Amino acid sequence: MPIAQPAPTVTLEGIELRVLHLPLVSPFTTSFGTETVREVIVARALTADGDGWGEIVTQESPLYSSEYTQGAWDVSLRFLIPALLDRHTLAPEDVASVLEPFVGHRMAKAGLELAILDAALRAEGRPFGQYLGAIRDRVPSGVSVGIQRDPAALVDTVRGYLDEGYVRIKIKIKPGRDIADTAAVRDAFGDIPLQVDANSAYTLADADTLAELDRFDLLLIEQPLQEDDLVDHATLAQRLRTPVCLDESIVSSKAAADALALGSASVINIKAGRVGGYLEAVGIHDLCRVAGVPVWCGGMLETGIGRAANAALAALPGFTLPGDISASSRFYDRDIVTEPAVLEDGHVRVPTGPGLGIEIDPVALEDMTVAREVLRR
Ligand code: OSB
Ligand code: MG
Repeated sequence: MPIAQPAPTVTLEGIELRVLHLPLVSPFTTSFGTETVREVIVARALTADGDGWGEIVTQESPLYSSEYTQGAWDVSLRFLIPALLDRHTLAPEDVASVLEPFVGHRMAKAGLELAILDAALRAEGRPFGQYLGAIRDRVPSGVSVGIQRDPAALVDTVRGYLDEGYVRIKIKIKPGRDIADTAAVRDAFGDIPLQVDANSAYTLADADTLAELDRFDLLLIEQPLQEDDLVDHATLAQRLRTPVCLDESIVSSKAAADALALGSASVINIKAGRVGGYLEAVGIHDLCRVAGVPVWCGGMLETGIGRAANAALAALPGFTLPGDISASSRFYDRDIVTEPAVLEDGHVRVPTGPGLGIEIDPVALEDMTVAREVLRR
């Protein structure tokens, strides 16, 4: 058990789910597609001692992972929430074991666990960061930059983020939009902390192309190959000087341990949704820390709920690289929390209020809700 001081038990009376549509400030393009609206699920745990909020970070289509909005919605209402309500009184640390019989659906499980954790910690008056073991009060902020029209447009976009103060740039790449794009950013801005994310768009047959990236002194290349290609990633890592970082492949502590044992990665991106929750995420942090492997906190275009939770997670000691924890304004003109995350000197503050330390803006929440369902005992 990675958590020093467990959260109090909650008496769970119900869970509300909402599908939200948040318009993005600009389209976000990766190797797997373009989004203009962030579709996301928000979960609200209704307990005898008050509410708690969580976020299920699935996207509309199963392109990044096998999970997607309607799948998460269905499995949550049909199986996961009923199993939790059946327990009635439970410790937040027991949520994962209650949901364990249901295979997969880690993002759905993570969002429900977060809502229950938030309710328990709010009732206790303890901040989420303190609960997880945070040692920092703010975290360095990196930004994930989508594929642009051409390399010149990419340079313009990156310049804007550097001017805002982001301390690390990550650019999305795909076959045909890799070497020239990376070269353009390197040439324009010199020695900035720079990394690339392929979102599984390559195969081992592309190793020679990927090796051309070695000359740009990147911090890392993120997920060049498929989710289940652990052995191929190990082979590729041998051929590259650029450190290989895994995102999609790391779905659990077990997957992280396997990847390290195989030499598939020398850096790990931790996303709580992808691994089934913030407690599993802490477990991965802990094992990487023991192994001396740097980790950083990934993002899924979170609302103010998940963004607050990510800032708390990234404040743990093993998070030695800047995460994809940008200001809310990087994605949204309007967030669903009253005080969206802002960039201050290239950093985002770790909230200090009880639980996630955020307050929901009820009008914004209502305005962006496109579906709502409540299950009660
Ligand atoms: O691969 O890290 C990724 C967004 C959606 C799905 C996958 C990824 C991303 C990002 C955005 O890169 C990170 C962020 O939220 O800032
Ligand atoms: Mg990624």
